This record gives sequence, structure tokens and C-alpha cells, in this order.
Amino acid sequence: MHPMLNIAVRAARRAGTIITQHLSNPSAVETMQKGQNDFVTNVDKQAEAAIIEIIKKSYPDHTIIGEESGQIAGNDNTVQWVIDPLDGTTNFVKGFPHFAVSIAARQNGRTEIAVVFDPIRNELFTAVRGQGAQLNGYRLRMKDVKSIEGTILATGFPFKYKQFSANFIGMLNALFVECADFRRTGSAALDLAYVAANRVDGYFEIGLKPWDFMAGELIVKEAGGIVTDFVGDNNYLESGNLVAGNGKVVRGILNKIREHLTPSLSK
Ligand code: 2AM
Ligand code: CA
Ligand code: CA
Ligand code: CA
Repeated sequence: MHPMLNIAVRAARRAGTIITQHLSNPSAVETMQKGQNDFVTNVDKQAEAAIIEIIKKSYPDHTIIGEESGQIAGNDNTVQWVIDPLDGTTNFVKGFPHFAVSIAARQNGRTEIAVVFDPIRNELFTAVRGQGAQLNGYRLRMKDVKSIEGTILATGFPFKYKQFSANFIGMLNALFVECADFRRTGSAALDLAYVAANRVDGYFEIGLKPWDFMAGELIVKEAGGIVTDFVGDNNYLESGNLVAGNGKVVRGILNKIREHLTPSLSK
């Protein structure tokens, strides 16, 4: 196994254990408000600390960017770890059992390895650049879905960006004419992993952060899919607006959302 993937998997499993232990012991969970509709718990922080400790032990010089810790600069700034210790905190706080640990490592601006781990189902999604994506060791290959007709699409509501809610509802409305249905699971990392695993046919969301999608992006690409921003370019690292699926599904989504974009969503 790729040595960095090995470390990422070990760190994700350790974080997963911390999370599931607390799921069965809710009195030990302290929830704090970060912003409107935005929560963090002591478990997010503990899980992130455990991941950072494991990475630092093997790679003391690497730079780490975590949702809860921000950037921890290392001497070697060519390698960057991007981690979301608990993607789906709102689900976790409600006891809604759907969330994941997301860890990616980038070298010279390219994602090399990715892990999305669902500790409840014990599902480990991994990818190594150029070597494919796997779920629990089985190769993932996306299906050749021909259009968005009859598809199941995952998405997330722009809960932090209510100024886009009319645009977003417009997008849903336009897509709903052709697709079969939507899923809104509350974990962007798992949404992307599920695209790779053909559990949903496509995905789009407004305003993600790098740690939400960095691992899932590589898993989709290595399973044969593509990821774009809302106009089919690749400025999603800056904009956080993502569309994912096979080429035909992504094109279908882009065509439907086009008329509901504002200038700030057109990237
Ligand atoms: P988080 O749990 O790591 O914060 C995109 O939908 C991302 O937004 C999710 O993966 C989730 O990441 C985050 N998020 C934060 N608050 C949310 C909420 N109220 N509903 C859904 N997602 C939320
Ligand atoms: Ca969060
Ligand atoms: Ca997240
Ligand atoms: Ca998180």
C-alpha cells in the first residue's frame, strides 16, 4: 500500500473509533455553536487531534490543514494533508447515523491519496492517484449512465448561504423535471464517495470547503467520474461549488442549473 495511504487509513480508523464511542455515550458530547446553523463538538476536536498526532508521527514536516485547527505549517510545504475529522456533525449531534472521516494528502497541488471512512458501516473508501478507487478493497468503477433522466442525485442545501436559496430551489426544480429523485444526506464526503460507488448517479452543492471534498474528489475521479464547478470548469477549489458524476450526468446537471446561476455562482 502507498505509505501515505496507510497512515491516512490508520488515522481515519482511529478517528472513527472516537466518533462511534461517543455516539453510544451522548452525555460525553459537548456541542458548541460556530455560527448560524453551524455546530462543532468536542468529538470533532478530539478526532482531529488524533488524526494530526498519527500523521505528525510519520510525517513531522508535512503541512496539515484541518477544519477545526486551521493550517499547521510544517517545514515541507510541498505536502499538504487536508482533513475533515467529522463530516456530518449535524447528523452526529442528532444521532442520525450518517457521517464520515475525510483525509486527503496533496503533493505540489495534486491530490495523491484519499480516504473517506464511514465508521458506522465500517466502509472505507480509498483512492491513490492513477491507481483507482476502492471500497473495502474492492475496485470502484462508475457506470455509464447516459443522461440525467431517471437518476438519483445527491445534494446539500446551502444552509450557510441562504442568499442563494431561491437559486438553489430553482436548480432543484429544473433538475427534478428529468431526474427521478434527490438525496440530502448531510455528509458531502460520503455523497462524493457514493457517486463513485454508483449509489447515487450525480451530486452538486454550493459553497463547500476544501476538507469537505478533497478526498471525495479523488475517489470520484479514480472511479472514472469527473468533478467540475458550476460552469464546467475546475475552479471549485476556490468557489466550493461542485458538480460530480460521469461526464454525461455532469453535463446534464450543468445544462439544468445554468439558468439559475448568479455571477458569483458561475465558477
Ligand atoms: P461538517 O459536518 O464537517 O461541518 C456540506 O453540506 C457540508 O456542510 C457537510 O458535509 C457538513 O460538513 C457541513 N454542514 C455544516 N452544517 C450543516 C448543516 N446544518 N446541514 C448540513 N451540512 C452541514
Ligand atoms: Ca463543521
Ligand atoms: Ca465537512
Ligand atoms: Ca467537519
